[in-house]
Amino acid sequence: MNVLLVRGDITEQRVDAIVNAANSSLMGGGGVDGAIHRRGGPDILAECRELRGSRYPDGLPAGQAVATTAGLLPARWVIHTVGPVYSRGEDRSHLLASCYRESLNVAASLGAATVAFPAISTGVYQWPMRDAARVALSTVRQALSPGSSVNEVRFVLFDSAAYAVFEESLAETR
Ligand code: AR6
Repeated sequence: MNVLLVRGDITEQRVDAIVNAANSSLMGGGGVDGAIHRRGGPDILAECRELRGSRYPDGLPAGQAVATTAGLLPARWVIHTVGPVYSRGEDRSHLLASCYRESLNVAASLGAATVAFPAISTGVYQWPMRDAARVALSTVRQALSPGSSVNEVRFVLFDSAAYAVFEESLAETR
């Protein structure tokens, strides 16, 4: 099992599945979500709309994950997950961990071997990068089992500061 760090844009990753830091509406937004829908084309949104109508009439709850195809992107699937909004007063890290765990469960159910994650909740949802990296890396390490189809998890960090924080955290948890 490989966990690796890449600096770059998640929409360019040639992996089986990329994970989208979506919101409950599944109707798109800014950040990674905006980039995925912009570059992936309208098919992804059409599938999201269908999921809203069938399985998630009230929206996808924080901590859960669901897959669509990836439209024009080089990946095969997009796994949409909803991170928690950061709160100083309440520990919501179980929801952030759940995003990683549930996304890997969905990836395994699809038979995906390679999965790319962004740093969920660290943008619009304001989770501090260092803590987010710790939760992300420790959860993925624990969630990966030898029996799973997933054999590579790639964290795609958008800027050098995020990359440096993940690198440090990876070294600490190794
Ligand atoms: N590739 C990789 N990482 C990226 C990219 C990209 N193309 N673009 C941004 N990031 P965010 P959230 C980084 O805000 O905090 C949306 O509007 C970014 O620098 O995308 O979970 C949704 O619709 C940051 O480190 O997601 C929701 O409403 C990280 O990805 C809300 O934002 C996550 O930032 C979700 O907020």
